[in-house]
Amino acid sequence: MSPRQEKLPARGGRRFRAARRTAAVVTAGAAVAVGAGFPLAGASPGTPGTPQAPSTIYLEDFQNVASPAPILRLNQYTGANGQSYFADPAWLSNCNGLVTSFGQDPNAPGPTSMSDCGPLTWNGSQQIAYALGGSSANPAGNYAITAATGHDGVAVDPGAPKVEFQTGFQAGQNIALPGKNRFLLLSYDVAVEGCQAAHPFLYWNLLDTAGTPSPLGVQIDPCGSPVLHPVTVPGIGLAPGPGDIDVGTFYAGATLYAGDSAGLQLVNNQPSGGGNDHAFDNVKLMDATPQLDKSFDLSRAQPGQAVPLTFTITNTSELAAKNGWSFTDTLPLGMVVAGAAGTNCPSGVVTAPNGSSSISVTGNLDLGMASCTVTLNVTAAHDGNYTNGPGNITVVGLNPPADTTVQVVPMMSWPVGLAAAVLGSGAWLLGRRKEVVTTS
Ligand SMILES: [Ca+2]
Ligand SMILES: [Ca+2]
Repeated sequence: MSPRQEKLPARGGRRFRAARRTAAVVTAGAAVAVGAGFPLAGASPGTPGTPQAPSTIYLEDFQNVASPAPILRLNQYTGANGQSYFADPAWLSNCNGLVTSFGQDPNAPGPTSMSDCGPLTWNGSQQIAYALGGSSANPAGNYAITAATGHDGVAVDPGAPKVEFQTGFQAGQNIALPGKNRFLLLSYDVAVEGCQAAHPFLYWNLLDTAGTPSPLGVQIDPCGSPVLHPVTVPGIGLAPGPGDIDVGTFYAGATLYAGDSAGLQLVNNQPSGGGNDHAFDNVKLMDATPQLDKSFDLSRAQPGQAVPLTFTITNTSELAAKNGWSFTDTLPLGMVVAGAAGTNCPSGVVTAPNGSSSISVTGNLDLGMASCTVTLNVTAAHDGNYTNGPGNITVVGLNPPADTTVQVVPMMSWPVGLAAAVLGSGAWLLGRRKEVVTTS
């Protein structure tokens, strides 16, 4: 389509707001409100029911810029970890795909690549990069990828769907993951303008080593999202100020991903350049794999006695939905299932036939759900220490549990005090009565 006049707010007409809105939880798989930044901690066993923070796998803040000049395009920028980037040509031309900061030259004397971006739109791009740095100590020094879909106030349609950002799988630079079958979650900061015209429609893909995309979360429209809040930006060059620009942190995922490396691809599904003005920063890929814990609920039991075994699946602290995890527990030799299993996990299916040594479970965690459990009884006919640990379990989309041990021994061998306490509790009406009597 031919260029046409941008439907941008009139110059000097940036919106001002009396109050900031606070972030709130939104719908499953779409935008989710963000809290404080996630610490770099991975989930580990030992806190069943208490979510741990997801761990950061990859972060790009676009700050690895040696000098304010020349002004770079995304495909000319290299991340601090050596990562290179790609995009469709439509998102690397006009005032798109620029690594922009407020602190750069407002007159944009820059390289030849800037000849298709004029000072008016360039200065507006500098303001939106400032807004994305609004929570930092030096917003003017914040670099972000800006996309104004036009130049000098004239809209240019990018077409859709087109790739706005992609990590360098072409250069063998897929991001190494902690392992296969992890739940991946992405967060990114977005600033939007011109929401009275066309809205950006953004979605993420994961790329395997062949570059084949698979969805990471669902498409979002950042315009009007409750996670947005206004950041006041100063005027610069031809762009007036102060005024407010809306920014927010959005999530994509969590998605269960089979591979042990992944590329990231951001697609814009809005073909229009009339509006569709936005920028993004702080692309963060996280491992948000839930933790599996398991526990024998007795430390000591008699041969043949039913021993409750509890599996707890604990979400990570952002509490995104985690759909499709599974595990199989092969009980220690001599231990078998003794009775029916129960679970409160959404869509939970437990396959654990009575007398079998195998327990297979599939299920989900819903959005906002901290944990769920699977419970059943097991038993062992013979004496011994029965340890059920990570070596007994295969997991998909879960972190493996630590060891749990039950000692199976006739009560005649128990410490006198413990046996007396158990007898006094009346808990042993069933089971090996002969041995109970022996110890009395
Ligand atoms: Ca930045
Ligand atoms: Ca535009």
